[in-house]
Amino acid sequence: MTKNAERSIDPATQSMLRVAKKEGMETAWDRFDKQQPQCGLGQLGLCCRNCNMGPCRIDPFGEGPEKGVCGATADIIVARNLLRMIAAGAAAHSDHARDAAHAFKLMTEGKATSYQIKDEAKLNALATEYNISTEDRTKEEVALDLAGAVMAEFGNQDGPIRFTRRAPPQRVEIWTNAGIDPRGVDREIVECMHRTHIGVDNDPVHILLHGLRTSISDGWGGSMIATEIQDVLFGTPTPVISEANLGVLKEDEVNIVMHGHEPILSEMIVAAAEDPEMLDLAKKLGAKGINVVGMCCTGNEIMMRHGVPTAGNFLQQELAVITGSVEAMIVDVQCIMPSLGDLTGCYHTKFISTSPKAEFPGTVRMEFHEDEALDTAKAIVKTAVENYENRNPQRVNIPSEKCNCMVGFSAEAILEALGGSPEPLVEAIKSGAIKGVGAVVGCNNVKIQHDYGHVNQVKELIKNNVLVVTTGCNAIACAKAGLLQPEAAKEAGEGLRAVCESLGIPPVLHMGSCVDISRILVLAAVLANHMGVDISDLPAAGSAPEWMSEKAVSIGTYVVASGIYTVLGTVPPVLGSSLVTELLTDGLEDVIGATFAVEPDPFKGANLMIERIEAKRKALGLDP
Ligand code: SF4
Ligand code: MSK
Repeated sequence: MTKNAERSIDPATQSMLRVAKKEGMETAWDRFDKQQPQCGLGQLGLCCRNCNMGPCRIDPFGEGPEKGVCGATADIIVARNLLRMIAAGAAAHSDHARDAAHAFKLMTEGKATSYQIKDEAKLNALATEYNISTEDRTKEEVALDLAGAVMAEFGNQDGPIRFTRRAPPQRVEIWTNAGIDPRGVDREIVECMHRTHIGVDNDPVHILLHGLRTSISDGWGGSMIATEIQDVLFGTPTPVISEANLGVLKEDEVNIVMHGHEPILSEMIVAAAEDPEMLDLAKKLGAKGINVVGMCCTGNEIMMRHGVPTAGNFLQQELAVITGSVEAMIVDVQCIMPSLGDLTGCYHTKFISTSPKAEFPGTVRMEFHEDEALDTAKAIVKTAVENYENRNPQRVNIPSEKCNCMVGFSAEAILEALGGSPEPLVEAIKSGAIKGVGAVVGCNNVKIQHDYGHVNQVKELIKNNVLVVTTGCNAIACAKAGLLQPEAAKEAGEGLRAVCESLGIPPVLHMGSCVDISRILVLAAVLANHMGVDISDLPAAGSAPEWMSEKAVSIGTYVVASGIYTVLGTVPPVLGSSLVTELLTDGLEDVIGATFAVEPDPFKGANLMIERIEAKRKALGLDP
């Protein structure tokens, strides 16, 4: 196998890696090589920098120090480090949610006129959930009250937070008994930082329980608020056809890549790019049109709602620039490599940063504020269009690979496809046609051959009649591999294939971006409530075959805390503590009815998920 083939299974990525080499461009894979060997203590989670008596490290072989200067043991240090990862991940999701809620609030106050209420039915449903009257009131009045209620959730000091009550009562009871029914996500995150300060919480189990609580405040709080409010503002996704991979870039059009996470910006860019004035300008400069495409989760957001094609997942961001065809890489927050600054400097690409909280080296700064959203978006698009003239056709290398996909499976759209009730899915599960549901999500990670973990694990699951729901970079990997097309049902086992063919859906359902894993929680709650069981009783399992971000740590933790067994494909930095490792992979079962497993081989990981699903089926009396 060539080095590029070892790095990715995706032909478009392999071909762009060849171009990168030829042009002398460095990518994340090259930098990963230069980082070898990576710090063993860091990998084990055994390094502490929480005060300036340190940094302290614990010798994993028992030949060096057993305690930090303050007396912290390996168990304490590993648990504290993990809690800080959860806090950072939950903060990223919930701050994204806050931005959505803030834009929503400004819109209700008439201060963000570029935004409107696109899904009034969801607005009213959410208002009812929050006990806000909808009778004889305008949608603006209802929205104003809802915005206030949602904003108050972040700082809710005493709990509970509203959306946690979507979970089955059995789950809420488990959380309450374990003392992890969360308060507002801001409070939980602040408490993470307090607890991990020197000399505060020094009991690893106690620390980890707070990790569970914080993650629940993300999944059933921050992330769920983001998803729901974005649906009200931009519409709840319904099935739509799109395309994925670097081949969606166009040789004869202005290419704008939207990268990051928040649809508050990307929705406006999509609208601005349709402005006839911009299209005229593009044509005047010799382009046939304006081609907006996505990258990472911003790509998922606009793909789910508008069918905007996506150029790729996390590890393809640099490669998009190296195609030489991108007029602007527009970014907001999260998963954006700072390397893009140097890289775009070697091409004509403008690297446009927009978030008041995120700046990178080498950007053109065009800060985005809700009160003048569409105007800023137009200015950004204009900058991209004007840059078309600077493109050097000799340097354009767009790979031909792209693949059709069907996306847009919000929980509501899935229920709609089933005829409005979860009953047909429950029946298909009971009959064994569908063995269970696998939620496969998460990033790319240079430690794993790009897309290899994602694609192979998903294929193995559907082959075994496990319906897969997906988000994030896994969803993009599946789209590129053709697994999000109804025709992919051919790759599924007989039972799943029949169900998909009768409904005209793919065996892998794209449910959205990383915050939209909350859609998976909602679906799990709907199924469990319909069956009268807890989420942990469902024949379901989760996995993140190539995860890398701290957000993924929070996600994995709230999925497990919600009762879903979860397989991680890359090893989290916890192996330095046998106590923490044992708790995460075994002890949690008694507390919350689910655990983590770690399995880098995607086939073995799929088998672990299938075993779990089969055990749950047996416990439900489905397979005597
Ligand atoms: Fe060392 Fe303790 Fe300070 Fe951590 S908190 S750096 S273990 S002294
Ligand atoms: S973008 S968090 S690399 S899934 Fe959500 Fe992809 Fe992971 Fe970022």
